[in-house]
Amino acid sequence: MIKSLLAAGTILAALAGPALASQCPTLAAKAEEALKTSTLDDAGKAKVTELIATGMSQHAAGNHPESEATLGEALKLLGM
Ligand SMILES: [Cu+2]
Repeated sequence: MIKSLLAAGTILAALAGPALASQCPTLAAKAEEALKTSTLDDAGKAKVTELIATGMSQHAAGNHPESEATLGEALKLLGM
């Protein structure tokens, strides 16, 4: 009984994880794409690159709300 509850919990977590996490790579890809055609100066581009890297490591650590906020900041710098 306990084992099957644990298994159900694990399956739920596995299903919920990717659904919640899916936004970050999309945002990062969007920022990277925008960076290619950006008119920001080198310092601005470096800042955006740094924000993307920070966002993706927050995403990899499972910290998705923080990651989305960081990537959102990168997109804002890009004027999106
Ligand atoms: Cu994420």
